[in-house]
Amino acid sequence: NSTVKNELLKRLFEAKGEPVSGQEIADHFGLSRTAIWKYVKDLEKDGFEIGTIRKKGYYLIASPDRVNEANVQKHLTTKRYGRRIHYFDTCGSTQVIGHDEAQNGAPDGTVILSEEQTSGKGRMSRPWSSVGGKGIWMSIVLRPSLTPQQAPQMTLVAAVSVTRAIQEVTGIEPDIKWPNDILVGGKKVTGILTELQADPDRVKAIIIGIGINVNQVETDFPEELNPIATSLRQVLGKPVDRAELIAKILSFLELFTGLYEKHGFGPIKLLWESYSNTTGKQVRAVMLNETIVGTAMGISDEGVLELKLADGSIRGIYSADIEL
Ligand code: BT5
Repeated sequence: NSTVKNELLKRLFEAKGEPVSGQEIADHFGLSRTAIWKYVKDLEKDGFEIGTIRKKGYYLIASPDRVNEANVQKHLTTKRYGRRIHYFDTCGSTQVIGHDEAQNGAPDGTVILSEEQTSGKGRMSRPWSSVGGKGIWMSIVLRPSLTPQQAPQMTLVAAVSVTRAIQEVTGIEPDIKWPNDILVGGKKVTGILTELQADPDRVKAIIIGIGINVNQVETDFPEELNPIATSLRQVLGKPVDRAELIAKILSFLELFTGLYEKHGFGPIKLLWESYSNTTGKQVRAVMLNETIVGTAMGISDEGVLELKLADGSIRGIYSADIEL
């Protein structure tokens, strides 16, 4: 019963190392003290260190650095997002699980988190490096009231949410590179993958995959990624609480998705442009069949990147890899 376990954990946290009475929790739930003791053992299995003082109760010595439900929810301030979390030690890809969950009716804001992914993926099935215990590998099932045409902009909504959350939790000021990269000092710390389940006229679910390099050190990355990838820890010089960052992302995502549903893309566009490192720069847009060079003018109200070409014409880019 996860309610009892969560309540126990909440009280242990709130007591900040002072003892919490097992008897009181037992009374509260109408359980025996032995039952409570079993939940304590369960928490220890999850990696919590818990001490016992005779006649006084249990106290928290240390909590594990895991992105499980209890750790995330103790920071959570949202209404819907993250209220349901599926947590894995390891999996192939949280994105694949997210699709299954969505198909099976998972409610708006369902989150899938894994310590490790063995086949994490980027766009066009490119591999995404997802070592265990160091990053945020998360997929979120959303059911916003948007048309399928409005769905791609959710990548930009997510990018703004993650950027704001990184700022608040770490003080780092990242840049957004259209459409789905978040960079610090020119290196990628976050990639976003937005996928859709839709009828022609209706979004059934949007599955947003967010991969964030949080606590990796250089040797945690495959060698070929070191020139292009970095982690928040590498930038900051100290580890970051992943669970706290996840909760903050979910809170901004709930806020900004709501803004987008109510007021359209305008407010998000303003935020997005304030973080963009692309606007005004000469870029190469590499697409499947062609590569074009131009000056990035900004994004349109549809989230499309607008490039000014050498002949002065404007070209809208819907999907590409951008090289600065
Ligand atoms: C992305 O693709 O940037 C989207 C990544 C989304 C990952 C999340 S994790 C949770 C969820 N579950 C999944 O299976 N996926 C999502 P794209 O723009 O195509 O960039 C992919 C490229 O980034 C690769 O080809 C590598 O060059 C590079 N890359 C791979 N792993 C990286 C990492 N950990 N950090 C930075 N760059 C990486």
